[in-house]
Amino acid sequence: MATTTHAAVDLGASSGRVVLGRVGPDTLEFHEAARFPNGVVPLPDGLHWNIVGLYEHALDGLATASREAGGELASVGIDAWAVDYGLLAETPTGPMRMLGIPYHYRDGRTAAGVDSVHSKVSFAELYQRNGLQFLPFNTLYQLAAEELAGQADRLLLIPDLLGYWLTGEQRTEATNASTTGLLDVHTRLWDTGLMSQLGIDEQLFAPVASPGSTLGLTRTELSARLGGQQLPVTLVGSHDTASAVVGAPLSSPDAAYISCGTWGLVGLELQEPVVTDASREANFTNEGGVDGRTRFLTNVMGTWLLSETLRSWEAQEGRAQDLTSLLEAAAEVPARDITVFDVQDERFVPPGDMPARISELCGERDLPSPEGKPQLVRSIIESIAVRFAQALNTAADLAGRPIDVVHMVGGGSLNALLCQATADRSGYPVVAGPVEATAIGNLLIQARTAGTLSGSLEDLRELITRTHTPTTYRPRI
Ligand code: LRH
Repeated sequence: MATTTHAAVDLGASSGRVVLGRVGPDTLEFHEAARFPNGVVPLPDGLHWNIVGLYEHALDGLATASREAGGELASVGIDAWAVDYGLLAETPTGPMRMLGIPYHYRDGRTAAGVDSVHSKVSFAELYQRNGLQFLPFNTLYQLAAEELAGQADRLLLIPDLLGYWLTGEQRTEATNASTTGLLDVHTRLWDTGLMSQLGIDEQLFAPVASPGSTLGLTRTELSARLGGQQLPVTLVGSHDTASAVVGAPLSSPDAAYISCGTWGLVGLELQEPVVTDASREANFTNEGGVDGRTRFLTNVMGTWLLSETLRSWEAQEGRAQDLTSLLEAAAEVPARDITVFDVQDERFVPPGDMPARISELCGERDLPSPEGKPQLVRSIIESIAVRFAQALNTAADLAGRPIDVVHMVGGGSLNALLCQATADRSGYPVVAGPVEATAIGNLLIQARTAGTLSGSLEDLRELITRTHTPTTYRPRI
């Protein structure tokens, strides 16, 4: 049976990778051709991303992938975290030039933007129009706090910016566009009326394009680096969570998912958005999925709390922490030493000293502050699991659909303690894996666009089920 080879550029908040995959009707094989670090870059004016460094790493990774594929790379797809963007200005010679350095969504400057947007359009009205949960860093709030906005001719979301630098073509891929707050939740087209209410020039945005369409060929100037080839760049679910949901092998119509990395995205795949007062009050979002589906979910603080905690200990002690042995010790912590606290507290959003912030929160709430590293690690994991369980039940209530199984994908699926705690606290079986769901979702949409695969998302997921073995965690209580 014919197979094709594709490269997925998958940029997460703490690392990026280029995954080389061979895909066919009975084949789904992949490996990492390159992996590189990513993270918050604190500069004097705020928190940023090293976007040019990421582009360079992605290009190097594509060069490796192209070499490994022996010049047979059929296409490239790019996904990354949502909401953030680069601003561009016209130049006399043609190609647009980036203005400033893209901000990290954890930068605190957006608070002023939230007030400014809500003074023009209430959150209740926004929700009716864009269907998005309130996150202070949604693109529309960032834009309202953006000093360079007046000088910009174009705003490109992170994967679209990389796509532009690779191909010279500008589009806004639809799943990620849905996280800006400026897309109509029903038509999935730019809401130009909302833009004018907010004083945003609609020309700032490139046309919306669906996953599965072609962006263009890599620029000829890049061919020497890419094995002499101009590679086709295919638009995939460029919001990483959209690709992760494609790559979640949902095994029943009543399945829920948790895409767990830095964030835990907890929810359901629906055919239509749910834009009710109750869903707004529960802060559930209706992000755009591949094939016009709706990702009805809510953001839960994910492994960020754990990774920032490890980073604090590393900084204090001047040495690396061993996560594996910490998790082993955490597994032995007795129930009486576990403190369940509210992981959604806003003070946990910016980078910083999480152990101190957790103690502060526990002090304010009259909760025992976890003493010792294993106790703190276990308390973080159990607290995340409690929130996951609440979010699952709320999703089921709001969508009027029962849940019979939860698929945990992404890095969190390797955390056995978290998977088991989620099963125990929710009462649902948790089917963990694949860890690389995002890259898989990216590869599958490329292969379908190339004609190697066909059918619905269910057909694509069936290939994952046939080729990968998950680990099941059954509720123990
Ligand atoms: C996960 C993610 C999530 C967004 C956040 C900004 O990487 O894309 O879906 O809410 O980052």
